[in-house]
Amino acid sequence: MNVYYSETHRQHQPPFEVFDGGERIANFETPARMDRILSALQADGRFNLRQPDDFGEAPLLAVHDAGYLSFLKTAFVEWQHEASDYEKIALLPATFPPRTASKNIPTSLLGRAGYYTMDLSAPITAGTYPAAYASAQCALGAAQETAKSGKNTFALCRPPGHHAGKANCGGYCYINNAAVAANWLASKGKVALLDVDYHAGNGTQDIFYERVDVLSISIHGDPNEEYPYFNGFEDETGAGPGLGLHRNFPLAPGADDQAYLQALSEALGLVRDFHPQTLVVSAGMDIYGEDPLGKIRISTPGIAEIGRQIAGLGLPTVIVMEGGYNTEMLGLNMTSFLGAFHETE
Ligand code: SP5
Ligand code: ZN
Repeated sequence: MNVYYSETHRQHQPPFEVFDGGERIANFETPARMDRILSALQADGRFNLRQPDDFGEAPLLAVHDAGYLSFLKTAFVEWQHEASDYEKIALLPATFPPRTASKNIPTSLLGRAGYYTMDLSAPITAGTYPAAYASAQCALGAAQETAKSGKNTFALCRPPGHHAGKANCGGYCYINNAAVAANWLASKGKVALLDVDYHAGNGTQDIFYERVDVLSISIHGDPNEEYPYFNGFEDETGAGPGLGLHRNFPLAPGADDQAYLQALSEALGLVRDFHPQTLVVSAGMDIYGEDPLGKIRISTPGIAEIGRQIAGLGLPTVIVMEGGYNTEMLGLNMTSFLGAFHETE
């Protein structure tokens, strides 16, 4: 299987995040995550690393707001002019618009930062935009190969993307890699996007909520108990022409392999009934039982079975890397997930 990967992710080294309660801690989303996956892919022997072509900015602008992308691109340099020495390392706002906020887009940097950010886990550093851009190119490279050959591909994306909405970063995500790929593929035929990251794919939901040509489904920890708290509920099923074409499967804390596979089986039925030409999978390994940020309890063999069930759809599939913070187990969990997607099996 070809794996689309760029070393540019190393330019994004978020030094911290702020946890609920206000504590500044080391950011969970680290370059070391990729190193674990790269070693596991290499040891497995069935993967070839590919450097993606440069598809430019147009496919990013096709899913994200132009003002938001322009903010992401220039924010760090602008920040250098107004930050104190302590603050310079990263831009992270602490003021966010309430629902009754003015429609005006703020002109100040901190105003725009609050306007385009949803939480305190996505600081913008010097290399954030280049890394997020390269991450999206990996998803596009994988999508292009799958479209051309019908073969399954793996986009080893970092930073992840599924919390990035049309006009916001958050949850370690800046550009929605899976959405960029799914939207690019949608010009060729209907696409289903299945998000198995532990956290609800709120950014993806935002992007495709009214679309008829993309079915989006997310299976995740119940937002009544878990980040991102404000989306991922069962009653959010799409709007306008896209009504019925978004689905959420919230799982209770402690959900095990069996509970997961039951929700997955229902989700896969929806995918089959939609008759997509291509499948995009947002693959987050934070469903693993020993993940430091997750509260459901999927085993490594359970992760392999989830992969097997999805691969059983027989659809040309682009697997896009999302979260997963048990760094030690990330390589084995990811290769376990990918096992059933090899063409030779
Ligand atoms: C891509 C992705 O997986 N993003 C996840 C962002 C989650 N950020 C919220 C973390 C809240 C953790 N709550 C504390 C529990 C730790 N004991
Ligand atoms: Zn996650």
